Amino acid sequence: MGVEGERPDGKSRVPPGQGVTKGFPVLHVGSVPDFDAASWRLSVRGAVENPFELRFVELAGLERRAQVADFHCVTGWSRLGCRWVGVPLAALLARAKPTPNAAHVLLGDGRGYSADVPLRVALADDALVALELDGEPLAARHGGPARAIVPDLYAWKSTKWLREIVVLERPEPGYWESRGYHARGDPWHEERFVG
Ligand SMILES: Nc1nc2c(c(=O)[nH]1)N[C@H]1C(S)=C(S)[C@@H](COP(=O)(O)O)O[C@H]1N2
Ligand SMILES: [Mo]
Repeated sequence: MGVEGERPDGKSRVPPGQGVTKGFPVLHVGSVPDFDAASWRLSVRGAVENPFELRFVELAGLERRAQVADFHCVTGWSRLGCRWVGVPLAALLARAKPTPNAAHVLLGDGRGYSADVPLRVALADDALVALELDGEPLAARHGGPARAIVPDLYAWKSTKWLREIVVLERPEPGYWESRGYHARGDPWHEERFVG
């Protein structure tokens, strides 16, 4: 790649209203939770035929995908070229078997934070339960041991410390969607806030 922040065709790779950050801000409400491997579970449930739970070792044993993706926070910073490795959300959803009317998923940390994502977006190749960032196990402050990564939407959709994937027939507002953030949150259309 040539100039950082530009694509080979010269078009900006940075969505409108965003600025590139070199560092990696840490942003969340509340405190960083302790990770206890014995009690940790990831639950996949809701409008599915086959709800299930995984222990961390089980999640960590699933096939992983590596990808490079940009990360856009609605507050205006973008971190380009994040190297994520994780388990595709699609693999977990395929195992759960969403019902024919399933249309959204709520990605929750099990302690008050969640984000609503269209099922179609959650099924895209680049939507992950990320376990590694830039060659290291995902640090706790960035959502480790496991966080959602939904690169096509603003970063508030990428729930840190992921513990719950709830399949829904209708959208349900998560933490920020019920506080005035846009239901969808597409950075290329600047879907930041409602009103
Ligand atoms: N559980 C949880 N996940 C969360 C948040 C949060 O407050 N709690 N904040 C979101 C927001 S607004 C952003 S910008 C990103 C920030 O991720 P980072 O701290 O790894 O940069 O996490 C998202 N995921
Ligand atoms: Mo954010």
